[in-house]
Amino acid sequence: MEKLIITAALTGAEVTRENQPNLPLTPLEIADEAYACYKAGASIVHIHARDTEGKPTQDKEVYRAIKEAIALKCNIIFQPSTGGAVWHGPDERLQPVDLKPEMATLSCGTCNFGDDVFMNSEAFIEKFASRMLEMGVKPEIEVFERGMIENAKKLVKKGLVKEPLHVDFVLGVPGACPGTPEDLMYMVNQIPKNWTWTVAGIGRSELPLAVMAIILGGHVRVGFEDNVYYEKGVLASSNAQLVERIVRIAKEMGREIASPDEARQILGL
Ligand code: KMH
Ligand code: ZN
Repeated sequence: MEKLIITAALTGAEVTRENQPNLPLTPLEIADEAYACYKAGASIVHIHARDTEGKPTQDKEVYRAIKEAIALKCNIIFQPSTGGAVWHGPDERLQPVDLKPEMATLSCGTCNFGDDVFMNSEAFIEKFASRMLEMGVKPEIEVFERGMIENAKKLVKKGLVKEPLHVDFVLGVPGACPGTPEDLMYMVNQIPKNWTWTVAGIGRSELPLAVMAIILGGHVRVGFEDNVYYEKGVLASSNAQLVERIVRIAKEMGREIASPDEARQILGL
């Protein structure tokens, strides 16, 4: 089996300090947290920027500050979000791709997102994919629902993304696909064998789906964007604490952990 790539999703767009007092918000806090996750064993950081008031922003200058602050500390792969928050428009969301990061997320369809709708029309998806292709950015295909896999396959047919794709199954978002083991198994069986995949289980599904991914040869995403708890009723002390647990479990199961450069090789960056 390939070594395990652990992504730390540090901040997200929805979580607040009220939900998680240790949420990193400023570029320097995010960079410190990225470094702690790197030392714990993460090889990718998935980043959402926040403005000076702590609100989600897709301003590329804030992403630039985060990218540069992280690069001063370690060689972890910087993966900005192009999903942003549900109220951000497509041009706003695309901004971090201008920084030519090695990777960026590419959500491949529309779904309910709690009380809101996360909007990704076919035209948006194609525009995002084309821009990433032009800038040499590897997309991580975000899949919240089954149909999004077919949308990604369409992008392949149209030559807008290069195979093998790397998919993130985001399972357990309220209003979208649940995060049960059966859901993950079904999703994994729908993608070609040469694609790579990771799983972001939301809330209580984070840990069981991560363990499944370790067993199945997939990769794992953890972090406050997806889950703020360490266990039922107990908040995690940091993103790194969630990474450390995955490292311990993977090692116990004989799965080695990928360094950032090994992750680059696995993902063809
Ligand atoms: N915040 C969600 C609406 C991504 O980062 O690409 C979208 C999201 C996906 O988090
Ligand atoms: Zn995200």
